[in-house]
Amino acid sequence: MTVENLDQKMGLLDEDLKSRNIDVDDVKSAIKNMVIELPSWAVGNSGTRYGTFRDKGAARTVWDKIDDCAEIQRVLGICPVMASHVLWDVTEDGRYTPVREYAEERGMRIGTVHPNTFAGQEFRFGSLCSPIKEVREQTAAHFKDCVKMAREMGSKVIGMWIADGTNYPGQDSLRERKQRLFDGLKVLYDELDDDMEMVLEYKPFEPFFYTSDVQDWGMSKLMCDKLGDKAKVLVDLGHHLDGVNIEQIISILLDEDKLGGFHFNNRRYADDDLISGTVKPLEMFMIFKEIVDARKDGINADITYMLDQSHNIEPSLEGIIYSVMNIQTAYAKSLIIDRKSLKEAQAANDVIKTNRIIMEAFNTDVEPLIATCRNEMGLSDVDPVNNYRNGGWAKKIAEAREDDGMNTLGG
Ligand code: RM4
Ligand code: MN
Ligand code: MN
Repeated sequence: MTVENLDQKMGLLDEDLKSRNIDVDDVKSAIKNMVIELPSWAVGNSGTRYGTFRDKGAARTVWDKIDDCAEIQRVLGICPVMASHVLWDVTEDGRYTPVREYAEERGMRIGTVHPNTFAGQEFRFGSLCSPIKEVREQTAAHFKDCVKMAREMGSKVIGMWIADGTNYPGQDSLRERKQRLFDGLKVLYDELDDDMEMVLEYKPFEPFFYTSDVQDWGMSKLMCDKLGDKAKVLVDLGHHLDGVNIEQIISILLDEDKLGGFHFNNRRYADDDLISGTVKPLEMFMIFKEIVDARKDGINADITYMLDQSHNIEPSLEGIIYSVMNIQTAYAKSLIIDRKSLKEAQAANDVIKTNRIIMEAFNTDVEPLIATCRNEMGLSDVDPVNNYRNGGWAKKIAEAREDDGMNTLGG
């Protein structure tokens, strides 16, 4: 889409939306105010357990990652935050205030900080759920370090994914593991400042395959309920078994004020970490419908949005930019549902009509709307991928950054 025909296209859409009881200004401000955190671990080289295809110019250090994220923000305008994975973002001297300062210089800030309790020899039997006391103590110490790093980097959220589990029936006492899990999380929770929050992710399997200690949203919510108000559930779209209705989980968590964070990606089979919105666009749209509904009903829907992806065959930065665009598209569509007519059709139990109203929004081309927002936000091109491609960043980093021979894993 070019800016030349944008006004004309927006004019037509505007009329259409008004006839569907939509306040277009409200929709535009919602699109502009959305914030999505960029994953530091996705800008570098990432791969699968079978290998990594390396890109020229891939970020090698936390500083490179901030630079890349700032470039992504330049073309998108709604991503001024970089989420961090501590293990992969270590600084040369162990100081983290400079990370905050460097990010600020680039117009960025550091968002959710993710501790790492899975990449180490000591974690063979788990981390905070490990039967080995020393490993649990070491994990607790790492949590405290992470909160300190978060403070230095100016972050207010700790994102916790517990990789712990067992591989064989009888390997460990499941109830004792549950108790160890709570004790470990409590150390982290108690360490948080008053204005900090922790979000607890769940995942049904992998890296362990018989049990996972935080296997589903019920377990995550149970722990968060016991911990207190500063703990909320994080939903990663790739962490569900086939057929699970994620939008229903979202609605339940929203209604209980326990939805804290999101890891966006897409899955086909398992925790595939594919580009958001490519495999299941309807699912993402329906998730946003629940969030927008809740907000309209006055429910607190203050959610930390993050990408959590791994770009194996596509250039990472383009994959990230395209993901955010897909998320914006799904969000915009969820904002233009004719909710007034939907309520009436629901009250009349008109099943066909209710679904047609949903699909009318889903099938609407919202690109003129999003492009108008980008234009009003002052972005130099309404197409972020083109903007990135024409800006010359990929060429610049390919020339400037030497391949360090390291794989940056992410997932
Ligand atoms: C997990 C989970 C976490 C991510 C790790 C690397 O599957 O999604 O969020 O940090 O992978
Ligand atoms: Mn995740
Ligand atoms: Mn994952």
